[in-house]
Amino acid sequence: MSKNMLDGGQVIVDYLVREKVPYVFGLCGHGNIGFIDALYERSDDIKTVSVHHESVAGFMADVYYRVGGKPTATFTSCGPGSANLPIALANSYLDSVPFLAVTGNVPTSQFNRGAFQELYRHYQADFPSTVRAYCKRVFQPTRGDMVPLAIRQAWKTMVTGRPGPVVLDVPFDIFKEAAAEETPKPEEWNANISCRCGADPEGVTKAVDMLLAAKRPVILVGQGVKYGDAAADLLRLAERLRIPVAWSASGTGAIDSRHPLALGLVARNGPYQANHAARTADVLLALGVRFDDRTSSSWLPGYSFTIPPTRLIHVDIDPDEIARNYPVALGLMADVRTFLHQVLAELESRDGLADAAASRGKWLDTIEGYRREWNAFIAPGFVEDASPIHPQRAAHEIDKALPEDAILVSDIGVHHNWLIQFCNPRRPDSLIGSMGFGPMGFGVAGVLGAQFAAPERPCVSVCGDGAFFMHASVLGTAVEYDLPVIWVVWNNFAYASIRGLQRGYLGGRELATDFRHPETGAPYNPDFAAMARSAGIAGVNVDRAADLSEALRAALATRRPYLINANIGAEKNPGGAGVWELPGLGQSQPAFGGRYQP
Ligand SMILES: Cc1ncc(C[n+]2csc(CCOP(=O)(O)OP(=O)(O)O)c2C)c(N)n1
Ligand SMILES: [Mg+2]
Repeated sequence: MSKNMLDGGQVIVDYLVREKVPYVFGLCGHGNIGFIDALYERSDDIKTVSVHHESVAGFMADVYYRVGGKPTATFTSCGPGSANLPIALANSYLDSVPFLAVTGNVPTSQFNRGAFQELYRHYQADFPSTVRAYCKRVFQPTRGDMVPLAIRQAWKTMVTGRPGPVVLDVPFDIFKEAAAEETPKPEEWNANISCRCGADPEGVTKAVDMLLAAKRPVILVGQGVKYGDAAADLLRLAERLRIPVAWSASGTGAIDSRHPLALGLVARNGPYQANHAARTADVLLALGVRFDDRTSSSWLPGYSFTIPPTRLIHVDIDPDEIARNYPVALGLMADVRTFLHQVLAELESRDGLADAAASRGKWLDTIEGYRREWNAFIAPGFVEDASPIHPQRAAHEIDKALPEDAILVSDIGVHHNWLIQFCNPRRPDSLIGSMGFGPMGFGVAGVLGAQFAAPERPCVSVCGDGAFFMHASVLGTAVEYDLPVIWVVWNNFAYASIRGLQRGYLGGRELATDFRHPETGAPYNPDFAAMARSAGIAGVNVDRAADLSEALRAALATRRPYLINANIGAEKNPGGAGVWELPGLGQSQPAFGGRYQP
């Protein structure tokens, strides 16, 4: 190799540096030592973070983006090392979060020979097939000189249009093979691309006409508003026309939940005022939201939505999501922020805005009535004093203790359902969860990525006991990188969300969903607080509701990694005004109100 040539690994790392990627998260193996060597050379420019399970690296990259707004990269070895990654790829893919996964593969000279860790029985070096359904695209350069093209195209695919994770699968020898004298420059390629496309101007006019004529309008916001940086413009539009704003779980925090126009979560477990306003709306403006089953009460009409007769305006950057589940009165492919700019500009040229906003009084008063009814219904749960701790009280105590700039990363399970119902996020990144793929471990590990992205902000993971035990290796990573994250282990001695389904839908035929001691039959779990202490992290147990917020405040004050093992009851599920159907097994009943029939 001539001395001016960069090898494949060097080109990839140099490109990441040029894209100002601050961190790569990953785990070594023989398949990626060439890449790690390239990272070694540039350790002043890009930090390498080594973890103890590959999916942890993926979840960290994911949440880093959700907080920092900047894609990062992961590195994993060939074979099993990268086979531990798809769960994180799929999570990011379904939630439209970009990161670049650099996966190692066997040497090109050994393709199709069945070398150690080669997937070869269907096709040579076949990791791309493994992740085909799990990411936006796979690139597999098989010569050094293919790397520059692959890296710049991979980056472009990742960040343009609807973002998502991309895999750059690199055979062992390519990391060290001559690739180029110079790395592609982002400013000549990707930095100059904008995907902030606006909507068809006629569609904008029509949308404004519909909003101005509406008697009972609701705006529904999702992930596209949060991560599309559209929260400020959303607020402008909502206030300008006095339209209440509801959110899907992924849109939580797009508007301050204490804002008078904030309705709450539309979902099977969403509050009455949110579901009832959304299902009785005459016009629903849906922004960057994809109407999954949990948002829409399994698409059963009259619980979360009644479309039609509600007239739906659906705006999304990905036309695939428009009219997937509901008919549209107006479907517009657009970047949500640009669309909001267009609408606000169009409103400037319209008369009678003050009248439209003033005429909203009756609708907003009606909604306030729904809100009062719901608040009276849930009031007792906030003062429940039982031990194990009542889950509504637990969510409330956690929420109470968090300062305004805190980042709460939830895991998957019944605790997540309680948190999205009873926390009051102020900012788009106040409460982060996974709503597409829903892998256990997302919150346990993701909180580490949040802390890297926001070193000064308090970062707290609330996670199930099941998921924490699955991913307890994170304790070591927090110590090794001095990350003052806090885990609140929502310990209900069970895979409680699933046990709840056995109780609700299967007549209580419980199997394989709780943890018990073989001799006593008593609920069993390892002592998580002691486990934390064994890793060099403070760990405490909390059994009483009244102690939970105090314990969390004390943990936050240390600015050190910390684990709170909270003993929380699992007898109750978070009920709402919506429902959920498990086809073949039946559907749940709303905890409040009934089905709306227009
Ligand atoms: C990796 C993975 N395995 C299995 C599931 C299915 N699942 C969803 S929630 C859940 C229970 C989680 O238990 P825990 O972490 O204790 O949370 P809890 O529901 O008790 O709050 C399971 C097994 C999943 N989502 N992800
Ligand atoms: Mg549990």
